[in-house]
Amino acid sequence: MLRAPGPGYVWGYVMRGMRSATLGACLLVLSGSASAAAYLRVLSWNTLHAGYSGSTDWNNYAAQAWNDFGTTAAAANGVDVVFAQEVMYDTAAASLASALTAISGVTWDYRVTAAIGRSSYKERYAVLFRTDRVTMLSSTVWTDTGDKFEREPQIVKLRHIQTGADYTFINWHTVFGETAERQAEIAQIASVYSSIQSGSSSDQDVILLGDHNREATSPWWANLTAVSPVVSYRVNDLTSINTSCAFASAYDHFWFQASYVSEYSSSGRDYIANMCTARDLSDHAPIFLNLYSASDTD
Ligand SMILES: [Ca+2]
Ligand SMILES: [Ca+2]
Repeated sequence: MLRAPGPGYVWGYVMRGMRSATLGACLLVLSGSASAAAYLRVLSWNTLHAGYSGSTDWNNYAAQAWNDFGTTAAAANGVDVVFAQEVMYDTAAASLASALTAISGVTWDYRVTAAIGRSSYKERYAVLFRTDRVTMLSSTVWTDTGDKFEREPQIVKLRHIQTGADYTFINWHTVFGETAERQAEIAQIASVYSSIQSGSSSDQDVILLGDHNREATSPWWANLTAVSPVVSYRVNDLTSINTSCAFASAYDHFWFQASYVSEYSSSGRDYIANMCTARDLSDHAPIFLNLYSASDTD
């Protein structure tokens, strides 16, 4: 009954001494088991000016995140942690957490950064999480010595309650600006990744995610992919959505060291039921990452 990692299967579970029990009964007694293994379902989403006038449809934001996690309409509902970019107010993060609580029936909490940016235009990062699945260890903002980044990333350390697995996330919205500015920021992010990685002796699972305004196959990523152990990407689907409700550019990714993040199970671009309805929420589709663990191994 130990299921291999795969999309749509939320709980892996070793059943002992329960030969006559049905799968449903086994799942009912899952809580409290010392041998539970589980998925942590992670979303990254540029929510396009969430909180601005016309960008406050919290119920539909929550419905996209909760109901359409995964690549198909048939994928099981649910998500455990959401990393958002382009959150404009702290009240927007609070409203999104409330909507996630309402649609899921379980409690969500959040951490939101201060407004970040060089000009009067600033954005916030937010992490939203189920309190029955995630313990928030810390949420900070990268100290951007030398002002290398328009929006220095949010650094989030969390623990998956069901398994004890720790993860460190770098939530980043790369500058768009001029081409040279974008290229320069992407060249600099490797030093952030390396610093975060070497900054902890207790957690090696460092995952960079967000809207990076560049395809993952670009040579601009050479500094990041040169980090040792090797950093590679997951998800390079077209994710931005143009005003004709069509996918346009491969801008949103996950980056990590596969040798450490052996918890990786699957990833992709979230299912979109209606492209124009989705475009009313954001000019990006969410991307998802399934992490499967039984304990904290590194
Ligand atoms: Ca870890
Ligand atoms: Ca690991």
